[in-house]
Amino acid sequence: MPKQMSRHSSILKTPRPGRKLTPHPGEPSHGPLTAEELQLAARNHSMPLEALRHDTTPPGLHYLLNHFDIPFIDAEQWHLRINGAVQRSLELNLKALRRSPRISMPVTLECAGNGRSLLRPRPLSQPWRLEAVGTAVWTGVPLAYLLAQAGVEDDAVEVVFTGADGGIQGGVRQQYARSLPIAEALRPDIVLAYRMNGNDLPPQHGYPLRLVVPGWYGMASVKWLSSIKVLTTPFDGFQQAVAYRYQQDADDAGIPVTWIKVRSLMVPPGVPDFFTRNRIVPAGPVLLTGRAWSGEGAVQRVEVGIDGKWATAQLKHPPAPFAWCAWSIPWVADPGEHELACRARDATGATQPLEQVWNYQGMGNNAVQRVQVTVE
Ligand SMILES: Nc1nc2c(c(=O)[nH]1)N[C@H]1C(S)=C(S)[C@@H](COP(=O)(O)O)O[C@H]1N2
Ligand SMILES: [Mo]
Repeated sequence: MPKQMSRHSSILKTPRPGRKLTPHPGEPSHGPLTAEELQLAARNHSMPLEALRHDTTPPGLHYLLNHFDIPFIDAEQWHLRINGAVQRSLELNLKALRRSPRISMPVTLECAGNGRSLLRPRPLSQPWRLEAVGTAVWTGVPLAYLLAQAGVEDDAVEVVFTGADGGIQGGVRQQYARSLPIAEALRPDIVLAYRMNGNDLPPQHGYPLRLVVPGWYGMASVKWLSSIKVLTTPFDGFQQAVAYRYQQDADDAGIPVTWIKVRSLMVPPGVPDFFTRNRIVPAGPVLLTGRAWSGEGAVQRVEVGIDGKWATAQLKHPPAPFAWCAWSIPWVADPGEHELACRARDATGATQPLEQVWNYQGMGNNAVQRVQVTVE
């Protein structure tokens, strides 16, 4: 790893009085939200929880996470390069991609940092609460088809995907780039998508072409794709070797973030208080609804907790292996204060934890959601 990438040990752990805090992504803080976090939160929005009602999230409601600026791309000039350890390098424009075989499927994407701001201490980065998720129908060319056209060499180990966006992170000048192990890249369901919910990709979601890796946290699904390179040694770019790792502390090399962990979310019932977002629900029968998903194995059960007592919700089959499924459970709300919660279990036996599991970058926090409700 290049020297400037080990950003860790010299970094200030807690701000000293009178000293301006320079924000370092991943640095834990017990303090109030910083101006830098607010700035990121205003650029990268989450999906309002009431949008869990849609099977397919309308693009403006789908969560958004951009590390750098949204590139301004002239689709007429744009083309995709495929090269590296292949028999034939390819260069394809949008027309050629649209003429290629296509697949279409609903996929639930979730940011690996979802839930970060609920951790104590709070890693300084995009301060997600619970809603960095969305489900879109992605249409495009199977990656495996184009890799077969190019002819992957026998000694290939990874494929790296580079976006047209760039900037500086952790002191490192970079283009946004992420890799997949070759076996993963050859999966039949990985899409080079030029359509989201039946239309051209919106600029913020990767126009004109993005990768969609079903089941993996969102960082793998590289937007504004400009090149695909087959490698014979593992990729060690910043977003692979430094960011997106489960680390115990700054000096821990950590383990890479990959598959989405099991999670469920509830549509908050009733109406919100404008400022606190606490819920006000009229007494009587209420149908509690929500969604559950997991990249590691199919969702098998969702339980809803009312004041700490758990009951099993009804589950609907998802439309595709990596799309969320709907759940519901009736509740008869009696007047007073209540705490609602939901938790899912998947086919691997994994269940959402009741308590947050802390890690240095605030990755993969899939602790149960709790909703405070006043019944009138
Ligand atoms: N080129 C590029 N691709 C990217 C990113 C980025 O900043 N640049 N962000 C990644 C992250 S961290 C996530 S969670 C998803 C978000 O996809 P969305 O904004 O379409 O929801 O895109 C991924 N692909
Ligand atoms: Mo993300």
